[in-house]
Amino acid sequence: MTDQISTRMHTYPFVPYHPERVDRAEGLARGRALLRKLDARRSVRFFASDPVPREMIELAVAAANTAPSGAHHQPWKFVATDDAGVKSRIREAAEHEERINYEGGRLPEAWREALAPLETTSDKSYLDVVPWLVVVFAEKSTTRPDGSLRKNYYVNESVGIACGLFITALHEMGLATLTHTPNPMAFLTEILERPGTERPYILFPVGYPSPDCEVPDLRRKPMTEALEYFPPRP
Ligand code: IYR
Repeated sequence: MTDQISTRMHTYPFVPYHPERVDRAEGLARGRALLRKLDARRSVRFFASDPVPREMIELAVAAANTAPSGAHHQPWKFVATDDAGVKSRIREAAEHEERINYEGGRLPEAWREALAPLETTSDKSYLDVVPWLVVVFAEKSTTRPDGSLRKNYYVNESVGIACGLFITALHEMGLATLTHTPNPMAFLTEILERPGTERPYILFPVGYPSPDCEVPDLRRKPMTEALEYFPPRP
């Protein structure tokens, strides 16, 4: 039986896993230090045009590429561009869609109200100011070398986790980004010439914040609301 399975399926050999054992005091100190760093991250809508080395993009994508994924299918594709022509086509298309949202009344009233404090508008000029745009695509299925399709599982969860690691790596390198989801995003498939098996997921402008960059003075949800114990603890 075992033989039969191993001839039918590709299986991974299992290898020992012994990550560094961190003592509790050191673990707490590291956890606190990481939280201080992560808490300093903000989404940015005002970018400098200062160049960002391509290796930083590659490091952030390599970090994202370590994400856990359903059946280890790794259903993400990161498409990076620093081409001025491509960036301005993306800006034009994103602004066209957002004008319909904001000025054409496509955003439902409740959504418009939720966004009002952020003062977002259809102006997406950051899209051609930033040195890089990185568009993440989710692969609903992946084309095998023989041309057949392999279905992917937990695609949203997997790609979402990869994006979280990507954002974290950018922040660690001193870069800023914005989790941008122009709506609808189909224009990204067309401009970036992606296959029909992929769906645009998030558009990340990546660069340094402009010297006059401002962000809304948001508060994070208190831990008493973010975390509950069951059964409850005092
Ligand atoms: N996609 C629109 C609207 C928008 C939606 C959310 I949710 C935001 O947090 C911010 C904006 C836009 O980009 O303007």
